[in-house]
Amino acid sequence: SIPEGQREAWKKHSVQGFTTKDQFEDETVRHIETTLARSLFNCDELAAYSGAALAFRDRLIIEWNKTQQRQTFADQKRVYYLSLEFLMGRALDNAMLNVGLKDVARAGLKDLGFRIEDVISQEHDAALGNGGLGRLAACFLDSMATLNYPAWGYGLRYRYGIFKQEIVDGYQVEVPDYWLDFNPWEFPRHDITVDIQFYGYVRKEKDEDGKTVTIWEGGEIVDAVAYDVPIPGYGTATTNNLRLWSSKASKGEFDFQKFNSGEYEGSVGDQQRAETISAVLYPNDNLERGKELRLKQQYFWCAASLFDIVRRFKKTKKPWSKFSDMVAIQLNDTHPTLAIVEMQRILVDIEGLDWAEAWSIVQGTFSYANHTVMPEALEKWSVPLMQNLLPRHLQIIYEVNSQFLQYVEKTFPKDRDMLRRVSIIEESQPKMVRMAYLATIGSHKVNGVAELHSDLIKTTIFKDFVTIYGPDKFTNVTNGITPRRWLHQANPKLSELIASKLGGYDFLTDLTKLNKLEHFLDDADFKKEWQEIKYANKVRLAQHIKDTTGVSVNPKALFDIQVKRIHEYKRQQLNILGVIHRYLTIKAMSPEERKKLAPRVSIFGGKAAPGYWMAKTVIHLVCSVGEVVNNDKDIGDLLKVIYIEDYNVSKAEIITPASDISEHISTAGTEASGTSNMKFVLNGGLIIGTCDGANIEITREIGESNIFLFGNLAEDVEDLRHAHTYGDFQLDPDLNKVFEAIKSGRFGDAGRFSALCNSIIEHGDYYLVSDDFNSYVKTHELVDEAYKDQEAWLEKCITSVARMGFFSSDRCIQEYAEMIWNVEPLPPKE
Ligand code: GPU
Repeated sequence: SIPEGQREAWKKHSVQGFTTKDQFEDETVRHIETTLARSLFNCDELAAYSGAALAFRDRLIIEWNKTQQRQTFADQKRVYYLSLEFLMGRALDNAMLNVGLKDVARAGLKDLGFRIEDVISQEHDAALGNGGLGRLAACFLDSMATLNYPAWGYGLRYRYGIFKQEIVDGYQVEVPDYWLDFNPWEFPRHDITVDIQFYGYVRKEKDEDGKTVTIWEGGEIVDAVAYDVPIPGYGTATTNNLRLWSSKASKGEFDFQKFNSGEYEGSVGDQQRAETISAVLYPNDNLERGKELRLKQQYFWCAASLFDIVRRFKKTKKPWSKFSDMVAIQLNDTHPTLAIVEMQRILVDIEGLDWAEAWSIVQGTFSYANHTVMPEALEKWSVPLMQNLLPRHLQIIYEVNSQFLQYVEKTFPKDRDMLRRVSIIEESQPKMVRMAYLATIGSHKVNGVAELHSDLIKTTIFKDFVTIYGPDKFTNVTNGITPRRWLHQANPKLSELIASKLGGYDFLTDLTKLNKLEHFLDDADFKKEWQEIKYANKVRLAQHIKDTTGVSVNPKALFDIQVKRIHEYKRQQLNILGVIHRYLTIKAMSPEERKKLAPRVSIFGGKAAPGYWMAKTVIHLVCSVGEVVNNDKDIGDLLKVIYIEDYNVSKAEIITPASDISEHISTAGTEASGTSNMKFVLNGGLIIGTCDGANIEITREIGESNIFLFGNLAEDVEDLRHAHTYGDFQLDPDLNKVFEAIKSGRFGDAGRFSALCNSIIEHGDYYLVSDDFNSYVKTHELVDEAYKDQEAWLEKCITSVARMGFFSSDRCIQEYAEMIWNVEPLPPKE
């Protein structure tokens, strides 16, 4: 650091962040003219975005620096959130709002000749995630910074995020998402690199004291380079860090010999192999496919992060016994489970601790959140694959397993089968490492993400572990969403209206304050404004639909929205089959009956994993039905069916505030929580849903009369499936008519939909579409009825918003901090 004598000079020249409009303009123009080498003669909206973003980035990094210093000096426990996905979306709007300078920026940009909305919409989404799991991580970062927790996120800097979806002739086409062309929000730290080893072999050796040490050597080295992304809290100077690792050929590895001797391709090949590790996000949601490159990604990221965390701890000079007093590591699902093994390896092989002491430090440090009970999503890695890639880690896993099984055998000597059931190693062909078991054994707490889900994990996948460890190791933390992005940023007019009634924006940091809105249920002006805002949001979405699909929809119609990843368990097929039923019903109606019907727009959006054929067929069916219905003159405005292309975070900000009703209709027991359900209700939309995930708690909070629940309960699903497989299956008669219409070719070549139809008709209807169909259709009729009474509908919406305080990710993070991490906030000094 700089010597005492020179520090005055530093302080005098230390950079101050802008606060006024003039200063903002100075900074923006300076960046446009120097950093970007543009001028007022060639400054387009993209250049204006870049200049404004760089101005805000400077501001963030000043606070980031102070925050990091403060956290270092404070010498208190930090939390590290390890997630393979961070679905951040756009950063500029969020930065402007969080530092409280959006109005300043709006005025400044206007001076310079730009509309702030046009500038903001230039930004490319940071889409380093698939869906709910990645977006949850992003909401958590916002809450941790806002609540002043000393917290870091650790992830991978994918060169390609989730693919961009195009709909071509009614089919999904995937286009690569190269998002790093211009990214002002990251700071490369070429000085922070970590060597990561793969493959090689393990040998034992005696050290000077005659102690046996294990050495892992040989193999391949790849460099991990840190890229830091500042995470500003809302209404606080705290600016936390998200550190993303990028892979690069290590200097030692790049083969100059080959390069010089003309084997150009060979040397470039090594480099490419290294860079491949962080090249692309796996586009699967709720599915694991066991590819070696994915395991490489996981270890690369875990090892780099652990090295970094350990290095930071070692600077404190504290003894290892203090490690878990200073460090909490949260695993976002099982993807980072290797961090547990890597930590044990560092402590035992490198730092020389004995096994038991090391293992108790590990267990005290880690905690694991489970996000699914669906078998196809539970991670398992083949033993031969792991043996080859990470030989020492496999040994450690076997040792952990052996000690664990010895304990189980001693404690439950009568239950021989228990050992087979709980073993980390599944005795299959090939053998498999069960990552969820390893994560559970290596952590002090395991949590589910909504009450029902947390109950389910205790009675299904972790049943034996509850017997072994007792119930206290397992807990619930119901998910939440950040009200900054999902209300204030996405729905500024509604946020402003709420603030005008509640006397300020305090509700954005204490969402339970929304409950005061119930006092205004008789305030006619307030209600009128509320309704006008919803209408304006629907007009905005209608415009987006017109611009992107060419279809005109009536903003006065009931907007019925289902946007999320396309998955059989989420049951978009139930939705579209219901839409066909509605279409057939309308076709058969008399003009008088039609007059009584509320016009509807059925809106779908979401990506299918590229290899998931059934999901792609669902997309095609929606588009095909849309083709027919939208061009049926006889139907007019009564029904429109829309597929919104390339659903992502920035589109969600337009879509969410525009719903009248949204669909959260997973087969009961399959959706761990869901978080878009929370977003839609917080924006004054009602929901139709099953008794699944967080829908249940939403119902408890907002009241049964404010939600449209339908369908079978989780506790009955198993029996129903069992009945289906033993021939007790009656296709719902209305659903049968829908299938007849599809088979007749009314929506195009029926052959394209036969696998989808047969999964329900002939192959057991695993997701209970037929069992729930009648209840679903009937409940939609209730929706139609309820929508006719606009006054009562509006009251339901306002009441629901008033009662959504519980679902803030701030509440959620506070629960993690107190019950699991044991960390304290560190607020900045005034
Ligand atoms: N989730 Br596992 C994902 O988005 N991707 C996954 O691979 C897995 C879970 C979701 C759950 O499906 C959703 O119910 C939950 O709200 C979300 O994680 C966050 O917990």
